[in-house]
Amino acid sequence: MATERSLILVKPDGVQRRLIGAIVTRIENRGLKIVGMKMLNVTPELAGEHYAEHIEKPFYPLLEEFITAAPVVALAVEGPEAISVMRGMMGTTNGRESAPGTIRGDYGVSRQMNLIHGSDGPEAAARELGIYFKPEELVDYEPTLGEWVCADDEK
Ligand code: D4T
Repeated sequence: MATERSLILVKPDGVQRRLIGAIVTRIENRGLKIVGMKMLNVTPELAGEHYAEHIEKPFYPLLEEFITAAPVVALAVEGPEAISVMRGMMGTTNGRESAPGTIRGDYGVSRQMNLIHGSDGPEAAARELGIYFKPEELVDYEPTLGEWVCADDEK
């Protein structure tokens, strides 16, 4: 069991649809710890760095247009196996196919406008946290309720 950090974005559709609070509430309610949080505009350069693996794909121009069209909220989220826990909460890429109970399955019907990004593995998480946050923007603190979220051998 490992304590992990994941880079989460509330994408422009989530900001414009006033779902920041709903999404952050789900993360907090799950027992995960927010250790970084800010709103920013994604530039085309930043989009290219983040989505480097998709830059040659046919859907990339539309993806870039979308992700740069309105602000995003970037979050650094920490907890036991936080990367896969967040991926499970998000649902599958296409909102039309995402299970009810997931963020995408409860709030969306789109593949592009799928509300939330979450790192898909430890390497991606480290890379993406480095893209969106300076080290000093990530905070370390003991959550008062931490000892009631999971056992010591799960941390
Ligand atoms: P992200 O990376 O945003 O958390 O989404 P996923 O991990 O679930 O999905 P992905 O990497 O396969 O795709 C990245 C991003 O591109 C959008 N997209 C994807 C799109 O606009 N058109 C497409 O055809 C595909 C496959 C959605 C998410």
